[in-house]
Amino acid sequence: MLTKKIEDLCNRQIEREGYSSNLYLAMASWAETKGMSGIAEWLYAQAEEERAHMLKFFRYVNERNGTAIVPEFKKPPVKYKGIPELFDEVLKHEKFISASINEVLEAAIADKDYATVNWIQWFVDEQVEEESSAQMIIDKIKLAGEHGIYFLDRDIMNFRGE
Ligand code: OFO
Repeated sequence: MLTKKIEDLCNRQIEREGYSSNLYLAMASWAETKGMSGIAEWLYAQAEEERAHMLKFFRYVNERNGTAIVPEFKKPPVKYKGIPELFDEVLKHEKFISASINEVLEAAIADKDYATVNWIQWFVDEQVEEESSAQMIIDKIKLAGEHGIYFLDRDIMNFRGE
């Protein structure tokens, strides 16, 4: 049984993972309309992953006798300044999500909810991977320069850490 505090934090995380999915979907749409189909594919795949993360939390809350709530989502931005800025935004968002996961973990430790402490480790590992793949893409953009974006668009699906 989840305490009310952990249940609320997990429901907050459901909203944040769902928003992540919508954010990457919005980014995918923008990239696709700018002719960057490879980057769009990467973002579409990322959006799917985030939805899966949302569902993981959703099912966990109900499994532990809480009530998972379908939240309202704020609308993600429609336009992005450019590809480097977009990936900076991805990394910034992933850092925000990592901090948010850590808050759930810290609350679970404080509550002596060791089942949640154990369960959420998967997300702790996942966030390491998500931050690292966003950082790797940013590094490649810096290496290649703005004109190398064509090659990034061509090769980006090779940089999916799964
Ligand atoms: Fe759900 O890992 Fe990214 O946000």
